[in-house]
Amino acid sequence: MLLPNIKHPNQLKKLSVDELEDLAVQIRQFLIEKLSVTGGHLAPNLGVVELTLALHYCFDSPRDKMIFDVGHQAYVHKILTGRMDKFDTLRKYKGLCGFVKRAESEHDVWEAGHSSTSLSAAMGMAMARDLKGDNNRVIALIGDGALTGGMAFEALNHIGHERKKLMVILNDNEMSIAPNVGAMHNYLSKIRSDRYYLRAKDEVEMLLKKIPAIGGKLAKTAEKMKDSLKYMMVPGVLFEELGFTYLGPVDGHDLSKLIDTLQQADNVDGPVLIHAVTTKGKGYRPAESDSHKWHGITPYKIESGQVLKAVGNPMYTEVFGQTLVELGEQDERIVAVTPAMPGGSGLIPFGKKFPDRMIDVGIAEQHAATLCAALAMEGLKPVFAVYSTFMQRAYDQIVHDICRHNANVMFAIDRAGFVGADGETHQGVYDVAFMRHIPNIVIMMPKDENELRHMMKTALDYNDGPIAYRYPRNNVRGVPLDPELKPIPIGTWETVRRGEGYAILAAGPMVQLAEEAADLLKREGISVEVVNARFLKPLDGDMLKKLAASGTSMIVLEEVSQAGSLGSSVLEYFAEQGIHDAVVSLMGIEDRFIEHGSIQEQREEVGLTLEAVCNEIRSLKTARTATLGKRSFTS
Ligand SMILES: Cc1ncc(C[n+]2csc(CCOP(=O)(O)OP(=O)(O)O)c2C)c(N)n1
Repeated sequence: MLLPNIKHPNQLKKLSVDELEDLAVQIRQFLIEKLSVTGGHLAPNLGVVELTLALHYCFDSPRDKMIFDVGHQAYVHKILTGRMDKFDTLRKYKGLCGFVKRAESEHDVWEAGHSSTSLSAAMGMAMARDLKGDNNRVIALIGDGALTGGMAFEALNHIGHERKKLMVILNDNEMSIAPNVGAMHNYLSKIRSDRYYLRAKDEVEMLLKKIPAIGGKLAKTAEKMKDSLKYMMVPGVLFEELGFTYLGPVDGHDLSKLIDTLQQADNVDGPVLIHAVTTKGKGYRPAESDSHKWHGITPYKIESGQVLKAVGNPMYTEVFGQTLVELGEQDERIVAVTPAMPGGSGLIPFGKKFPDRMIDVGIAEQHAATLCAALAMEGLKPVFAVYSTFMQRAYDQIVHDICRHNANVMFAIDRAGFVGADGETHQGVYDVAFMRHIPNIVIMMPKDENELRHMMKTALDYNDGPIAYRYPRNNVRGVPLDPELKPIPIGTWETVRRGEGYAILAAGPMVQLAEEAADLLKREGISVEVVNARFLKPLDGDMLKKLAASGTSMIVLEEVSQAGSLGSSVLEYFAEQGIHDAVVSLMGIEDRFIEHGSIQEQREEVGLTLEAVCNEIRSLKTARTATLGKRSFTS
């Protein structure tokens, strides 16, 4: 066995191609076994085994900078750079990160989680190298899915213009998470399949050179003809025109061809793009035959490929997806827009039922947002189904195109709150802060799945501008579903538990936690009111005023970054109203990034637990007693 002895990538350089091929088999075996227990991004990593081996064989990490787009396909890189023994802890609390992580290794030079950043990063590193007078290589590995992201196009444009020496390896497996979409995807497919395109580039150029040079008047026409011939016959001419040397398409599982191509690329003085064709899930039949499902997978049985799912209630995502179908049947103006996440966002049933009203734009959150604004302005009812974390990409479009136009866009913000194993790049904890200050928007969060359904109806019936409902990456509570969906009056909160003296204003799944805390504290003789603060914007001013007037001490409890949160807006509200004696305590997420682990572990890390909530109420009680005691003493 070669694999257990690999501690540093420079050991690969001594191996023959046959040995590298053996190593590829062992790496696949290792990944299939380890991930069957931990889960993780299996199919993307099985697809890049040879590519990663060839990179480390040909180049010298960490001196040469290897940048992995998204970073979900860097497991093989982690194995080859001394982290093999940590795979039992993959994506677990304090364990190996599922993405590239600089703190883990000097070989991890660029962190990601969100897609399409690698080319900009590579360009930055290449420019820094040249300014510093260094001569290291810079290599970006980007998938055909990630190439659909606007940032990637922006970077291609810049790189092709500056012509810095750097290498882009395009890992083309025809898949994003779902099958890839878009004109670039069609172009790549054409290169892969057209027999003319498959002709080696050298061969074509030789052929063109054989056309005799013609002098005089005819020369220009002949040159033009040569150019057109080149267009017809040279693969990747689009990239060539953008200033790259295009090499490929090359079989991304053929180690000797890959090594040759990388060495050839290394001799190019300027940007070079290697088009590697790979199979996502390569070497494990279930993953090869359904790489969509196996993109990110929970634990499974190796022999059968049966996925071991925890039994439990459905996810919020599923309730959203089913309800959208119901609403879609009633209102044909509804159009669903997804930036490359039809499965993750629960839109497959909607897409099956209404294929014409389902739009997958690729990894293009900015475009999706502006597109939604325009659809709305033409009288349709677009639902922008997006994960909280990826919506970050579309901030300007939300301000400039959706909210400023006051367009009737419905936001279905999934994965709001902690997300667990994907960790800090994916936490859905910033959207409240970056949305609630934008004029015109309404933001809701349901306490359970039944309320989510009513919120979806609320959003549909609302015609006064953008409206969002955000829901967590959790299983639903399992409450009964009302057969009839009714809109909720905008800006109204709901008292779910009566109490006196103390109140917890909670959002989303924190309502349940607040109820549990109220139950527990009741036994200690502390009476706590629980308010479902289901509108994060606008606030329920009447309720806030009443609570303040009755001298109720309040906690605002929420699973979002505290800076800019609902809690902040409650404080702002009291300040605006001139209410200066309200006692408000904030429980949200402190000002730092929270790493991977389970959602429960992440909550524990920031003190969003039953114990912490009870302690906060107890300390409010101590402070209150002390203040009251002092008052009665001085009066
Ligand atoms: C901005 C952003 N939007 C969406 C995602 C979710 N996502 C993660 S990987 C992926 C597909 C990437 O496809 P590709 O680059 O071809 O890599 P592959 O997994 O196919 O190797 C998507 C959509 C993301 N990481 N970042």
